[in-house]
Amino acid sequence: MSQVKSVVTAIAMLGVVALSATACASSSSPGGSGGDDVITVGFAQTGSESGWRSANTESIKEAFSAENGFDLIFNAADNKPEAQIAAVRSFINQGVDAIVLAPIVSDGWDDVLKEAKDAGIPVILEDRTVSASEDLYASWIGLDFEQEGKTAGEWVAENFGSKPTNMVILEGTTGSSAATDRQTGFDAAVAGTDITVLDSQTGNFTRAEGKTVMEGFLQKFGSEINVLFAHNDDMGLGALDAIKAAGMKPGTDIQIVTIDAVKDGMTALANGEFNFIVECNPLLGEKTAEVVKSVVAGESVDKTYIVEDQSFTQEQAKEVLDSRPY
Ligand code: GZL
Repeated sequence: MSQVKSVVTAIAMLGVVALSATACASSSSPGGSGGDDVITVGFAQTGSESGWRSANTESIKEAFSAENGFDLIFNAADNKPEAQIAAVRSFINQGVDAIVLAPIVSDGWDDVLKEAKDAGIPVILEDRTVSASEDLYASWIGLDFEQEGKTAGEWVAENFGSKPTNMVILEGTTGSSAATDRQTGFDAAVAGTDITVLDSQTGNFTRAEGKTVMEGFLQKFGSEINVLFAHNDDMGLGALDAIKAAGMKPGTDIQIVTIDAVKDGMTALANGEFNFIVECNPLLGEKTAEVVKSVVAGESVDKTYIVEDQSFTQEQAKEVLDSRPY
């Protein structure tokens, strides 16, 4: 049901990124480990923190296959920003033709991205983005995180905004553009309502930490909590265990809104334990590979490609669950 359509939202001031083809693609280039036309790509993934991340990794590996003309060097940084920077530096030293980066956090990228630029190696961002200057990366294939948070907030405002409501928030990784922008959108949507945020802490997008933080919320506030907003399904799924262990019924005693719409989240929604999910489409591989090929060939690309999302109620989840691609 969720077609990946690259809605070209050209935010670029400079829509054109022209790179000299000889710098990257020719077999004589230091990193072109394959033949003349094989594109060697270093992919710096965040890690394997969630179901979304697994689907995203699979999508990238599928698109950057040998059959599609790529030699992919994969690194997962275990959600450690310093390890991810080291991986990018290693790709530069290997002289790859291009680097694809899913940045764990937004800050701290200026130096290594400048090193890549000085080495003539284009960097293409996928998923989250960075705070570094736009001239340090060729393009960003991502999602509108602020809209995702706004859609989640609108659902809460619509269903609870007119009565005194207490809620808690499980935030994503601190400093990640996904967490920052989702919260910005959510806050804007619930502003002026009778909703009180009792507490808001990071669960780092993982089930384990989502459960631990929710246990703390329940010890502090117990049945005062009416709503949980989790920045991703996995933290919401971890919270389910804590809510049930506290003798409360998720989806009823505490209504839950999350973001991602991965299979386990949609299953919880279909069976009434979640109440609303905003999709964040992880299938970015095809578009990212298309952009990498264009950049390496010296063709013009836009600075930003935003992949469309949608949202699901419990009824809609029941209808689409069996046909979901991830
Ligand atoms: C969003 C992505 C987030 C997901 C989480 O594009 O960066 O990271 O929402 C994942 O599930 O861990």
